[in-house]
Amino acid sequence: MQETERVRTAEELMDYNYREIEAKWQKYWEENEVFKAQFDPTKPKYYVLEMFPYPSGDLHMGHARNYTLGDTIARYYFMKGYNVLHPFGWDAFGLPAENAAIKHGVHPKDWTESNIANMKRQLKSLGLAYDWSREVKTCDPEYYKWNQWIFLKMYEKGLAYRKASYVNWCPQCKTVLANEQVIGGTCWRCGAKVTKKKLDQWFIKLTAYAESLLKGLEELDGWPEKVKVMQRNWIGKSWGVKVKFRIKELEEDLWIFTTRPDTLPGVTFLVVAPEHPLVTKAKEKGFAPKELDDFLRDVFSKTNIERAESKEGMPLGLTAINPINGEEVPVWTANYVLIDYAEGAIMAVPAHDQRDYEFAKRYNLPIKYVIKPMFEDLPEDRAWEGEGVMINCGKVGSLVVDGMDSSTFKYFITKYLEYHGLGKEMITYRLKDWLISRQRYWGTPIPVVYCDKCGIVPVPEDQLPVKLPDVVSFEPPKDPELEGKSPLATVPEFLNTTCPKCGGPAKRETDTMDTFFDSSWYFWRYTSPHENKAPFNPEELNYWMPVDQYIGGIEHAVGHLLYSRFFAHFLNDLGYVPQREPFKNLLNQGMVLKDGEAMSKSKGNIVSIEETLNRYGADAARMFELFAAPPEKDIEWSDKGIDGIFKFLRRFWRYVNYWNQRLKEGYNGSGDPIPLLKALYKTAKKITDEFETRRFHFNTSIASLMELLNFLEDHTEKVQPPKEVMKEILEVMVKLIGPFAPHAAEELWHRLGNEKSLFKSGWVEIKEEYLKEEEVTLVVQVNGKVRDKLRVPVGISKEEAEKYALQSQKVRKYVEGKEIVKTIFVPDKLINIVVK
Ligand code: ANZ
Ligand code: ZN
Repeated sequence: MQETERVRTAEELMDYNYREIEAKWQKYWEENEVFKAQFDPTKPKYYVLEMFPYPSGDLHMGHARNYTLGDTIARYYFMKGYNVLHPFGWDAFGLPAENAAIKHGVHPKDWTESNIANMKRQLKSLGLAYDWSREVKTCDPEYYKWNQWIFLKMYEKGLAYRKASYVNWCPQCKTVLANEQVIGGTCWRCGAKVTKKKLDQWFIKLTAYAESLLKGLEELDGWPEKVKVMQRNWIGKSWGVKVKFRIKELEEDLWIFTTRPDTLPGVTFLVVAPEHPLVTKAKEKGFAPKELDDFLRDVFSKTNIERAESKEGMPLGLTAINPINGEEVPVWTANYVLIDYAEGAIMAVPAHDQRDYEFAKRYNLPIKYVIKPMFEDLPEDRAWEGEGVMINCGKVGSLVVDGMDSSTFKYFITKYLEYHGLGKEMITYRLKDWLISRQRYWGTPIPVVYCDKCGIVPVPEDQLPVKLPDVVSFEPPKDPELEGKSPLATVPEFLNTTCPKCGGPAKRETDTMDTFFDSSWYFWRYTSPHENKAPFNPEELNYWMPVDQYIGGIEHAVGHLLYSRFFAHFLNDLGYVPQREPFKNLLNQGMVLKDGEAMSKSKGNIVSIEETLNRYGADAARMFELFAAPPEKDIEWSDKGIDGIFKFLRRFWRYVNYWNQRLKEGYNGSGDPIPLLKALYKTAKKITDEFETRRFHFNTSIASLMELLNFLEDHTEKVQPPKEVMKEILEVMVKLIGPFAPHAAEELWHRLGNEKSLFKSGWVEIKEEYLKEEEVTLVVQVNGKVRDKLRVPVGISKEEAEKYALQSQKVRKYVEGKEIVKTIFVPDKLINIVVK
């Protein structure tokens, strides 16, 4: 049945009825697939992506900012006629779903799906221009199948491996806890103190790509400097030397890593991490004091953060020999030395390393200064960490060290150690391999099986996906045999399988993957989300990639953004993806605050989407978030602020409707339209520049639209421009506001008599002739005599005119060395500088 639109009165047309308009155009955009991405290699493309969310259940206006920014950019490129890829999806595996299952007995899948449905409805009510036909959910077997596929590729290349590692363990619930489930060192459910448990787990060898990831940062011109610095520090490359010390009692060598070999003569003890094999040896061979066991128990019960805070240690009863001077020093273990960095052992130089200094003070260990600052005295109560002149060293080999510059000695001692086989120059990275095992149900099963005969056997590609079985209980296994395993271990149909190699009985891996694995490649999947023979279709991937603009929070600077880059470097090496760097440009939006704090459910300071849309509409809500500050800055939610935006939108609406109505009623004028057109195209240029320079300071764009409206409201009636110009003004105005207030703009666009969607109608064509600043000839006199004639912009002030005048060589020579008494200025004509 056809619906006939009621004829509206002029009065009604002036009414900014946002509820009706927004619903109408959301329906139109969806039905007409206006924002569907078209694979068409003959057209330029633009891929804009906002980091996909975890479906926690409910969106608020704080979340909306990220999506609004992306949508504004997407709509600009739609208008420019680009093929735009602007997809949406869900990072749908993860802990909250499983916690909800344990607490409320809902299946994680049902919980997740119902959250997705709710959030999708909210996103649609904001009128975001997504291509929903490309929606991706990481919990779909069609998606996680390719997680498993990528994992197997990494396994093949030796980049996925198993190693024993510590997990958080609740001794009461007898279960592994994720970091998020440990609250102040206790279990989230029962409150028991959390301890550590050693389990075999899966790791991804990120460190194999440390150098590549570091290099890649250099080409990321479109990334904020801050994020690149954070990644660089996270990768943490240092030059140093591995040095060999002899352990006297055991007659074996201990390797340590130092970045300061020049301090070797100042070593007064060695320290190894509590997990270092030397600790066990010292115990077994009976050298260690008996208190060592208590000490170790205490250390291992601490979280890493607690450990880093305290400086406690214990001697091992062993002696090390300094390789360059034969000095004997004691060997200690202490919790400030980390097992998984470099050698897990250090030479302590308390005189030149502040951490060692504090430790030495605490345990009364000797402190020996071997470097003196060049121009000051040695500090009295702390380490000297800088360079300087060598002292107290005597000779090394035949070289007299004292008096030598420490950087020269550093070079010398490095060569010396290498020559004598006592040391080795090396590069170390802080970056660690990535632990991806989770002892959880709601995640991607790791696709390997364990066979008694064949050991670890990867699941063959044609048997993927290894699907998550439906289980009834999400409680961790109670059976002591299955202690520390995921609920999957209690499902015999899943657990028991046959070995793909020998056909004998085998057991499946029951760990699932960290969800950061899922989110490390979803941006490729969007380019061909329904491809079922591969993770992505190469042709479509090549067309759409890289992501031209990626938008998300700074909290992902060293997690998600580093993992994704790693996937890209790896898959690029295998030839599956075209670029090593998947995100060409990155924008980190600031937060939305309410009463000075980030909006969050737990703080009870959220502003709901439903309420805001009901009171002001989506256009006003979106515009407010863009107007409140530049995108990188935090914004404070303000009812007054959105009120102001709403009033502006309503005035804009009335202005366009009013003049459109006049045009329909046969309006014509003959006034000089140039001032109006100048104002119009200057605004157009400003707004276009914000997009084209990728500065995206839409707050200034909206401010200039406000200025334009003020100007037009004041001048249109007075000027009475010809009717073609009036039409041009209205159309350009509507286009300019299109990316910011898309619903109102689309409605106005159609009321102006256009058939096609505004977002398929081209961006504003800027008429350069209205941008030119006009010039006039300014006569410059000094003491009444004409000294120069200058071309200057029209309408400049007296101060500006004086500046122009003094730039002239001809003028300056009459002014220099004299005092300017006064200047006489006739605007646009003459300036007379009076000097004494
Ligand atoms: C002796 C020394 C003297 C050091 C001195 C520093 C200053 P970056 O720059 O971060 O790489 N170190 C080595 N391995 C460690 C571990 N597993 N846990 C804790 N600390 C460790 O730091 C390298 C320096 O950190 C090394 O250089 C070592 O202390 C310490 F005046 O050796 B240094
Ligand atoms: Zn087998």
